[in-house]
Formats: sequence, structure tokens, C-alpha cells
Amino acid sequence: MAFRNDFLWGGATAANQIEGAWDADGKGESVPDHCTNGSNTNPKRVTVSLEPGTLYPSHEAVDFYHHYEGDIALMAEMGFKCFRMSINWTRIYPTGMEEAPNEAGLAFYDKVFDCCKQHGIEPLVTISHYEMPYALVEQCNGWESRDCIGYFERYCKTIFEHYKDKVKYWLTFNEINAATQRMGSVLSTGTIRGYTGPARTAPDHPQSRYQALHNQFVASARVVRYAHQHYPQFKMGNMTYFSAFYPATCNPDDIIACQHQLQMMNYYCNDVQCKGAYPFYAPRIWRERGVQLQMEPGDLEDLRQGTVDFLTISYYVSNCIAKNPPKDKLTGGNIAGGLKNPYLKASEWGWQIDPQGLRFALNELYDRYRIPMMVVENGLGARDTLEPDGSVHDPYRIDYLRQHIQQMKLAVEEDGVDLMGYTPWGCIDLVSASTGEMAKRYGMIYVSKYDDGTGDLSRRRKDSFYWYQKVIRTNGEDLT
Ligand code: BGP
Repeated sequence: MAFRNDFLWGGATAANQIEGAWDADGKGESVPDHCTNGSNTNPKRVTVSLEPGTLYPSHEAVDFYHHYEGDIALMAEMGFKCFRMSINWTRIYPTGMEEAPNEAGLAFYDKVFDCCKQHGIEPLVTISHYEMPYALVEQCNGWESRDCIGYFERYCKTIFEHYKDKVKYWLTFNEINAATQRMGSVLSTGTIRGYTGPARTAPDHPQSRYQALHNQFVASARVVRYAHQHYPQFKMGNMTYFSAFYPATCNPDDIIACQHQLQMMNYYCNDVQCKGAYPFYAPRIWRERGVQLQMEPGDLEDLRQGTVDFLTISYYVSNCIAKNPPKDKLTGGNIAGGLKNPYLKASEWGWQIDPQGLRFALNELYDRYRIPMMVVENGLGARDTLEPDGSVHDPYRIDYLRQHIQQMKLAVEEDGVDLMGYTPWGCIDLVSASTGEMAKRYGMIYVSKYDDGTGDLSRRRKDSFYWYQKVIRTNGEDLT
């Protein structure tokens, strides 16, 4: 068999995109709670105050908060061994700054973890998945301030102690490398104090973003070290998205441009979190962007001591890179886009589909870091049609997943990558992070919830549900 016997098959979600109940039981407002809905053509906005009459999709999302038992039972029916989910920081510390945690928030995740356990499902918990407290944006411009390091440490210490017997696998920050891109300031670093406007084009301050990222590195390293010292049973991971980048031509100018892009987006953060030090090329990245990092004594030592046990990635797309990219050939992508690749097709959202890019990613990263890896996000965002009889036929999604699993298999069987598991994104339909819409669906479980806020929230099994069930049952041997 290609995949190990204890391979962690499952699915992935994030609290703000699935839970809803945004102000229930003492929960505070997070950044996504200030993000409106949108679409590919109508960009989602972030607003300082909540506008009456505007739809904020995280407020109800697909109401996992009140449906978690049924949802986890469906995941168990598919055969899940693992469920990647995140804890919403604002359920535990509503503003991020309280001295004591919100007990009702802690109690909710107790119930979720207990339910997973009853079904023999191992939780894989992202501690911060694009949902920092909005109060910290107002207070200190988010992660630009070192104060967030201490607030985050307090949050982590609380959840480590509280869930120490229920959770073994932890990821510190979702797609921490989002902060290398403009979009990261809304999604990840919260460096948007006072800003109302489209999320994608929030004013860009590389100085703030890179400083915020440094502060996140220090925070991550400190809590990883703390976990290792106090909870030796924990496995601590990082999480970055991997965009496969290929030179647009064999012109050496394009080769160098592509290498620089790979370094900044795919290796800069992994080098810090897996090797414990900034890479040698980091000063060039800072120089090119006019960034002057403020570090305190002890930061570099923290980074050195806080390296992770395993490396996880999201993988969706590949793009081509040229030194002078023609504007009319650009296409989108998960956090970053690039040039169109004539050999690839793209989804309706312009994300180019490239299964072999996943094999490339796994080889590149394993070669560089030599620690166990896991693919914790991958999938196809597509429109689905709910048939009158309640079925959803999604062969396009099955094809996408099949081809990516085939490439993971080659990476393991032929190339020798140490792969722990696979949790495709949005195993249940949820709100899109980039556009704030429901129409871009990833799930194997369909949820009756639509972009105008309507829908009865009922759940249906898609064709991909039964297909993935068979894949898990045969440990990836039967992909037909
Ligand atoms: C990743 C995020 C997820 C998720 C996914 C799909 O970047 O970690 O939160 O949403 O991409 O992206 P989207 O929802 O924009 O289609």
C-alpha cells in the first residue's frame, strides 16, 4: 500500500467559515465578523462598524455551532480518521485581552472534541485560522504590535491545558505565509486599523505586514517550545500554503524571478518555522520592500528553539512567473496569482488545476526540511446543483480529488515522501475565505445555504461523499 496504515484521512474547516453563532455565549467579534459577503466580481469588504442591512456571512455561516453532532456523524460515516478544525480565538478570549477565558467558549469545543472521540476521529486543531479578535485591530493594529505575542501565548496556554487530554495535533497559524502578500493584512495579520473597503485591496504596508509576520513567528515559536516542555504528547505543526510556481519561459530573467517568488512565498516562512532561523536571502526580501524589522533580544533564540514537529500545507493551484508579466495573461490563485499556464485548465474562479504541482510541492518541501508532512487543504471550489431528489452530482470534484491523491501517492510510493495524512478543504460546504460567498462550494456534504442568506441549513450527501468513503475504506487504493 502506498499510504501508511495510520494515514490520517479526513477533511478540513475553519471556525469562522463554518460555525456561525458569531455572538453566542460570550463570543467576541473577530476580523471575519467584519467582512461582508461578495463574489468573484463583487469583492467582499471589511467594515469598521457593522452596517445594518449588510450580510456578514460568518455570522451564521453553515451553523456548525448548532449542527456539529450531525456533521461529525456524517464525517464518521465517510470514514474520517481526522477532522481539521480551528478554535475561534474570540470564543475563548472575546477581545483577546481578558485575563480569564470565557468558560462557555471552552465548553463548546469540549463538546466538539468529545463528539469526535465518540466517533474515533482525531482532531487536528488550527489555533489561529484567519480570525483574530477585531478588538486587537482597534487596540494595536493587530499583529503589528508585539502585544499580540503575549495575548496569543495566554490563549494557547489556556487551550493547551484545557484540551490536553483531547487534542494531540496542533497547528499554530493557518497559512502564515499569507502575510507575505497584500491580502494577508485582512486575512491574517489584522493590520487594517480604521479601514473600510474591499478586502483584497486594503492599503498595503509591507513594513507592517512583515513586522506582523515576525511577531507571529515569535509567538508561534514560543508556544511550540512551551508545548514541547509541558505536553510531550503533543505534536506541533506549522501551516503554509504552497503555490507551485514555474518560470513562464526559459529566459534566465524568468528563472530568477520565479526562484525569488518561490523563496518569498513558499520557503521564507517554512525556513523560520522548520529550521529555526531566517533564511540567508531574507535581507534581500526586506530590502526590496523597504522593510526594517524590529527585533528584540531573544527573538532569534525563540525562533531557534520553537521549530515544529511536522509541516503541513494547503495546495490548490500553480502559476507561472515572468520578470515582466503581461497584464492580460494574469490569473488568480489562492493567496497569490501569476501568469496563465497554457497546459492547464482553471476553475471558474481562475484557479489553475495542476495535480502534478502537488507532487512537486511535496518533493520540494520534504527535500528541504525532512520532517513528516501533511496536506491539510486541497480541493475544488465549484458551483453545485441540488437535484429535486436531494442528490448532488459532482464528478468534477471527484476528478480533482482523484488526480491529486494519485500525485500524493506517487510522491509517497515513488519518491519516498513521509506523508501523514490528507484533509481536503471544506469537506462540508462553507463560506469562501477570499470572496465571502457560499456559491463556491468545496464540500462532500452539501449545505442548503445561499448567498442571499436563505437556505434551511439541511445537509445532503454529494456523489463525492460516497466516492471519498470508498477511498478511505481502501486506504487510497481504489480511486475509481
Ligand atoms: C485557504 C484558506 C481556507 C479556504 C481555502 C479556499 O487559503 O486557508 O480558509 O477558504 O483557502 O479558499 P476560498 O475559500 O477563498 O475558495
